[in-house]
Amino acid sequence: INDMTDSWQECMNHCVDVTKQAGKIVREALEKDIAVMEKSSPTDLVTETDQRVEKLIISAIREKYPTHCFIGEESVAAGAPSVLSDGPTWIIDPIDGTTNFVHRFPFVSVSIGFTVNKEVEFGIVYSCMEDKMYTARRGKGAFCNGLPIKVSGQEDITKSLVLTEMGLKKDPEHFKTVMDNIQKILNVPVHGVRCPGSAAVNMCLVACGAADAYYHQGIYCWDMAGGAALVTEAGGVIVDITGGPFDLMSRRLIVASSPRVAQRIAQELTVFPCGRDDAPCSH
Ligand code: 2AM
Ligand code: CA
Ligand code: CA
Ligand code: CA
Repeated sequence: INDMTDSWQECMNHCVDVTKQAGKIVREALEKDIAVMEKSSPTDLVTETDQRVEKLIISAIREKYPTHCFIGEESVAAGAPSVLSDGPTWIIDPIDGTTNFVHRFPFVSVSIGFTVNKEVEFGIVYSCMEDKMYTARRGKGAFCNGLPIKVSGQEDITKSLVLTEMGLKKDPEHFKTVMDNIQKILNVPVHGVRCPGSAAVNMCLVACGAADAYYHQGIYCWDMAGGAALVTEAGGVIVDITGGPFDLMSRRLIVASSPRVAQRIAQELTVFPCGRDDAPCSH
C-alpha cells in the first residue's frame, strides 16, 4: 500500500514531465514574434504564452489529480482566488521573468511549488533558455539536471553577491525605498548586487552557490513557492524581510547561504507595506 509520502513522489514526477513540456513551449515561443500586453501598469507585462502555458499546466495536473487545489498567477489575474488551504495545492508561475522573455534575456523559468498543510513538499524550477531543471523534494536534497546542488555557505556579507529586483515601482515613495535599500546593501559593502529578472531563478542561483543572497518585497507566492524548496534543500535559509519566520503568503523574503548573512541583510533593509497574497491590496 502506498503511503502519502510515495504519492507526493508520484506528483513530483508528473510535475517534472509537465514542467518540461511547458518549458519547451516557452522556448519555442521565443523563436516567434511575441505579442506583449500590459496588466496593471506599462511595466507589468503578460503574453499569450503566459496564459496558454498556465492553462496547459493546470489541465495536465488536474486530469491526474482532480481534487487538488491550484493557485496560478494568470488564473488569479483572471479573478481566481489566491488563498492557501491545507489541502494539496499546486502554486504555478507559468513564466517567471516575463520581461526577460519579451526581450529574450536568458533568465526565464517555469516555476511550480506543491504544498500540503501549507508547507512546500517539493519545488520545480525549469530555466528554459539555459535548459536547467531544478528539483527539490522536502528532506531529499536539491538538484540541477539530476546533480546535487548546495549553497555557497558564505557567512560573511562583505564577501557576498546579493540578488534583488528593481521592479514594481508604483508610487515615488515605494520606489525610493527600493532604491535606498539597494544603496544600503551596496554600502555594507558587498561584492555586488545583481538583478537577473526572475525570482525563481534568483532562488536557484542562491541554491547552487552562484550567488549568496536574494531579497525582494512585493512579489507573490507563485514567485517564491518553487524556489523555496530549492533553497531550503540546498542548505540555505529563507526568512521574512524583518528577519522573522518566512511566510509564503507574505509577499516578501530574504534568501541566503547562511543565517548570518540573512540576518545581516534584514538589519539593513527598510520594510514597506505590500499586503498579502490572501488579502490583496493596491501594491
Ligand atoms: P513575473 O515575470 O512572473 O511577473 C522581476 O522583477 C521579478 O518580479 C519576476 O520574478 C517577476 O515575475 C516578479 N514580479 C512580480 N510581480 C511583478 C510585477 N507586477 N511587475 C514586474 N515583475 C513582477
Ligand atoms: Ca507577471
Ligand atoms: Ca513571477
Ligand atoms: Ca509569471
